Amino acid sequence: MCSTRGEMELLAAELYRVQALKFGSFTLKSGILSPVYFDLRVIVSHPALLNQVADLLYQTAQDAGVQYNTVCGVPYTALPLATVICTSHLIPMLIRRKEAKDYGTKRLVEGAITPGETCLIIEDVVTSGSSVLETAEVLRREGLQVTDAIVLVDREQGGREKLAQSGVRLHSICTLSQLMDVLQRLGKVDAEMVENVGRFIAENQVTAPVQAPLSPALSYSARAALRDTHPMAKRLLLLMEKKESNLCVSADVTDSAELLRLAAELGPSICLLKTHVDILRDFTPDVSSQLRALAHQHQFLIFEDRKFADIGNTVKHQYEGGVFKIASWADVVNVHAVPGPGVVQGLQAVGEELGRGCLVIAEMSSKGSLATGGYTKAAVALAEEHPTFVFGFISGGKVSERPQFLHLTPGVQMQAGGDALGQQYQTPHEVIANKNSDIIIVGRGILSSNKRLEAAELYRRAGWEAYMARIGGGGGK
Ligand code: S5P
Repeated sequence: MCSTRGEMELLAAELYRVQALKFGSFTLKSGILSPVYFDLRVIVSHPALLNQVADLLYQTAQDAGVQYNTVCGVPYTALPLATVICTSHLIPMLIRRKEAKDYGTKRLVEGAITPGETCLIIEDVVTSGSSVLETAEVLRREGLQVTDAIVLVDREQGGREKLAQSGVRLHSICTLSQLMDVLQRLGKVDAEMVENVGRFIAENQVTAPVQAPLSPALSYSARAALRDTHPMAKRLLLLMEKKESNLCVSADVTDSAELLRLAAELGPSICLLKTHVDILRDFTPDVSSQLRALAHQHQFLIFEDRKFADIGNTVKHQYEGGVFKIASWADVVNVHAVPGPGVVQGLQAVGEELGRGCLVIAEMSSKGSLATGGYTKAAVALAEEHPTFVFGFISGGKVSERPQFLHLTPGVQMQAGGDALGQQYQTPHEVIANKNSDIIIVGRGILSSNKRLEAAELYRRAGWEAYMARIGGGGGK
């Protein structure tokens, strides 16, 4: 908070002078029309003001007694503010990337991270609180604590309350109403504008949950077209749209001829064929060549459900060599997060140059699974750190808000329930429409039918209709 009236007037007058706030009719990010608009990006051209705002942010944290070890600005406008605070007071800074770089294995947060330490968030303007919250979530995934955020202007539209719900206290130098009062006193705005803004604040309170999906209605093809979508995800998403199928059949059979028959029969109905080649009693390299030919003919991708879970050097051999030479024929493989980044890096060393893709197992369908909570979060972070090889997850529903990632869910049958060995089933509608997953993985729901094609079509339609319901489109094929 500004400690004196004079300080507040000086700040308001400067913000007004450099046009960091403007009056008129502006469409905000949320789509609503606002009579006032903040553009704090301009302050980098006004170093005295930049210093003043940074100093006030620092003082606000001091006055509130906030304890912290590091400071992170919400990208991008608050980055220079955080930098000035950190260099003036010798506080270590962290930088959050908006997107993981699309090359190398760059992190989402740069700087020295000590899990357990507290990071203070700096922001210019808070409306709904969603930008602060996004940054808080990224930092928390790195093991940091986020308890407080300091902001120049609180637009008073409900962001403070939303952040409080997520355990982040918001402290502001000033509120929009305070700023309007000062500007009226200084003769910069008239009473009508003050009233207009007051009405706008009252009528535009944030009510939607802050954690609502950022892109709930993006279609598969729209996601395929995103700049950072992995080429394998792109292929799969386009196939799905073209075939109107988000069905992956889990071909858990033990006879190679039966596997090939299944691929030939169900090929037109599926986007992905999932195999467990190590359960085949008669595997030969010829089986994988024939499988690839069928995949080409019927346009589906092959996913070997190998669930790699060893150190990088071992999985490299398991992926590339042995009897199965998985990397030579499987488009997609999956990996457990338990060994840490090395397991992904070992696979990536083999698969990336072959154009293959990988899924991280973030959750499991089996009863009593340990892949929950903090483990799932760490698995998501592992995926985000390897965007040139990992393109999604095995999970019970959506675990990442990044629309470039695909979610594949096993444990699907027409009726919820389970088997005698701990498998648990959800319905296609639950998985795709309610839990926002992208692909249903179905094994025995189809394999145990004596009319497998009909059963597969039933699942294909159910999965597609659930997707249509999610994106608000019409019925299925
Ligand atoms: O959590 C998981 C992950 C996987 S990949 N739960 C699973 O069931 N799976 C696999 O999905 C499992 O190995 C099997 O191949 C398939 C489910 O088969 P269903 O017969 O129960 O549908």
